[in-house]
Amino acid sequence: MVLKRSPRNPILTREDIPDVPPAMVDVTSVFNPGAVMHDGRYLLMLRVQTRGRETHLVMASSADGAVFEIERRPVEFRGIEDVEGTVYHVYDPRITRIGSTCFVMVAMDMDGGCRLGTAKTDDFETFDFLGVGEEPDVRNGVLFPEKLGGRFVRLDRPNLVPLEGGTTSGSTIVLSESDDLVSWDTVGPVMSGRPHYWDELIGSGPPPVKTRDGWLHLYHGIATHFGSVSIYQVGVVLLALEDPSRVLARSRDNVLEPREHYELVGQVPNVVFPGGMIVEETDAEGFAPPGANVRVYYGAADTSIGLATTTIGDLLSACEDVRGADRCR
Ligand code: BMA
Repeated sequence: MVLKRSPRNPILTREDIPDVPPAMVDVTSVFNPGAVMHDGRYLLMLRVQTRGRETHLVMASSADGAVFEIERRPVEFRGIEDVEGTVYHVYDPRITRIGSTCFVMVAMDMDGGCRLGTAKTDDFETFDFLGVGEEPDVRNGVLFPEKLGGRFVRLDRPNLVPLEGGTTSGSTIVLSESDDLVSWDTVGPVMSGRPHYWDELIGSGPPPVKTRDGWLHLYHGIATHFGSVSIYQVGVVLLALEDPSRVLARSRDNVLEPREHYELVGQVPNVVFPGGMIVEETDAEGFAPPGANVRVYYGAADTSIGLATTTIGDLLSACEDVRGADRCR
C-alpha cells in the first residue's frame, strides 16, 4: 500500500466547520483542500460548500497535521471583485510556496466555463488577487515551486471533454508558462489519459515536488467506463527536472482509490481528490530525499477530507511501473 490512510479519517467533516452567518451555517460539506507549511504549522485551505450551494474557502491550521483548528471567517481575495463577469464559485485551491510568498491557484466557475485565477499571500491573513487567465475552460492549475528558464511554470488541464450534465473535463495535462501569473502561454502536452483503464480523464493534484530523480507529481485519474458513475483515483508521475513536459515514469495502477465508506458515499460518490501534499524534509539544495515523509490531504466524495501518508521513496517506486516518455504519454 503506497498511501496509508490516517486512522483518524475523515480528519475533517462538515461538523467541524463553525457557523458563520448568514451563509455559512450548518454547512453541507468540506473537501478538496490545498496545503502548505507556514511558520512551523500545517495549513489547509478548505473548500466549504453551504446549503445554498455557495462555495467558501476557509483556512485551518494544525501543529501535528492531523487535528486542525478552523478559522471563523472565509478567505477574502482582495481585488477579486474587479474581475469582469460573474464569478460563481472559487474552488480547489492549490498552494505553492516560492521563497517567502505563497501563491494560491484556484478554479473559478464563470459564464462560459471554468478559468484559473491566482492570489498571493505572505501571512495567510491577507490575500491579494493577481488576476484570472484568459483561457476559456480550464481546471486543475498547479504552479511549480520555482521558476524555470526565468518564467513561472504551471500544469493545467483544458476542459475539452463534455460530460453528462453539461460540465466539462479533460484527458490531457499541459505545461504553461507566464511572466506575471495572469497571462499564460501553452508550452505543450505533458501526459494524457489511458482510455479503458483507471485514468481515462486526468488532472493535476498538488504542486509538483522536486526530487533528485525529477518532479514528483500526484494527479487524479477518472475512470468513466462504468456507466453509472465516474471513479476518481490518485496516481503518480515523474517529470524531467529541466523539462517538465517530458514524462520519465508513471504509475500503472492508482495509488489511492475510493474504498472507505466516506470515499464511496457522499455528495459525489467514489471520489478521492488530492489537492495538498506536505513533504516533511528537504535537503540543503531543496530536493526532497527518498526518506522524507509525505502527507497527502484529499477530498473524499466531495463531502469530507482524508489524510494519507507515504514517503518520497515509496512514491518514486510506485511510478517506476511504466518508464519512458513514449509509453507514458
Ligand atoms: C471535478 C471538480 C472537483 C470535484 C470532482 C468530483 O470536476 O469539480 O472539484 O471533486 O469533479 O465531483
